[in-house]
Amino acid sequence: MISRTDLRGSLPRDLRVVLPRAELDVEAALEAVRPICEDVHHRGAEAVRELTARFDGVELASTRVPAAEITKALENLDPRVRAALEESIRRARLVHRDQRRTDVTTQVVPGGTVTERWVPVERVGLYVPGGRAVYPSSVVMNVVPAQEAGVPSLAVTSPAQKEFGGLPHPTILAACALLGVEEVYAVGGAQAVAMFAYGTEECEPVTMVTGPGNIWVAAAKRLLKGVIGIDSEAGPTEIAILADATADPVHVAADLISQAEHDVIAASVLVTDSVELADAVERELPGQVAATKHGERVTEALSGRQSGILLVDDMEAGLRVVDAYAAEHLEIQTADAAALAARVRNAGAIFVGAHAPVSLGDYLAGSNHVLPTGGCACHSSGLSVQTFLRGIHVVDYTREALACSAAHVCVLADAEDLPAHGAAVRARFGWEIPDEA
Ligand code: HSO
Ligand code: ZN
Repeated sequence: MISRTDLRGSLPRDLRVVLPRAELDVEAALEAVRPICEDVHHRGAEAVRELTARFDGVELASTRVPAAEITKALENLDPRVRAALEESIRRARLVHRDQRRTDVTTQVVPGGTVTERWVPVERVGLYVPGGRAVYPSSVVMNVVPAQEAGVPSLAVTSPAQKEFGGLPHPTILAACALLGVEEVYAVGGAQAVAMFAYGTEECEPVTMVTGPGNIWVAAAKRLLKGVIGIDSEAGPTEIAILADATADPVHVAADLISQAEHDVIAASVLVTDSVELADAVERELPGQVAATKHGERVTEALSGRQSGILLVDDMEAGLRVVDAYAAEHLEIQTADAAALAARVRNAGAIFVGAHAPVSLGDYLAGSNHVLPTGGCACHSSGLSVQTFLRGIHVVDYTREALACSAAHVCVLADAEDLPAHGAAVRARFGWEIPDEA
């Protein structure tokens, strides 16, 4: 069901060659989404409605979801789901509120200051997938940081669903209502990203699009980056578990299965120095997979080349492996989990010890579940308040402060053969370089 690679002995210098990982060919999808984006650019809402009819089989009267439908979805929401979503929102707000930044003013020289002023982006479009992946939790994870960052205008879009009368999934609408989001569109795929980027008669353009989606959404985000800002391109989800002999194989198997449930190309990787644990997990998997609802999908994901058990000599080697893998989610299930977790350099999020499964983070921990995939955790972080802020440097120098900077500016300008740069300073002092005060 799951492959095993023995990395004991010596680890190769470039670990990436032995690590399991699927390639997602977003480039190939670019050509398919280009005409869709151009169509929306030129024909606006009419093109969006036609594309929705073609791809989702839904004839939309308007791309915008009527306010009454959003209210109705909340009224009809199962009270238990409502309570869970409310708690998820509450915890996410606590964490993301603490991420807010304050402006900092630094006095560089007497009379010369630089202030970093944090300003939220003006308007954000959040993409929420539909179809097989109905994730109201992702509405929470996208909306909460944007709201806590102070984004003044926020719109959500999610594919029109035939079975729900051409509206997005009702739980997604209800989540929007709980979060106070009133502007929702029943549009999915590349056309949704283009609608946000270029705007239509029915939707004002946005400055930034965030949120996970399928390969067409990822391709449209890549194509339109520049017209809009984007968060990271979300690839298939991943879990890596670093575990030793003290880990419970039942928990480890359950956690590997939990993320494999997302997609046949999801990745579940166990890194361990214990052959006994590896054996026990392999023995445990078939029973749990047989009992789980999406067993077929899970089996395909676990047996794919993106998943596997990696045997290492010890936890030092394990750390090197998980750092090279840079997992979206990394669980540490070892005797000294907190100490080991503190040494990890590359991961989207780290789940420490026996009582922090990834699914807690997916829904309720308060952490964000929109995280870098495909190894991008070695250079990027997950969605946060920071994603929606820009730090603007405000430079404020007095005449005296400029005077004492002039000589250095002029020297550097000459060194770069850009004398007009120096002249712009000298112009303020009768074209001379002033004596330093
Ligand atoms: N594990 C997914 C998020 C998710 N799980 C949503 C369940 N619903 C990517 O972090
Ligand atoms: Zn998940």
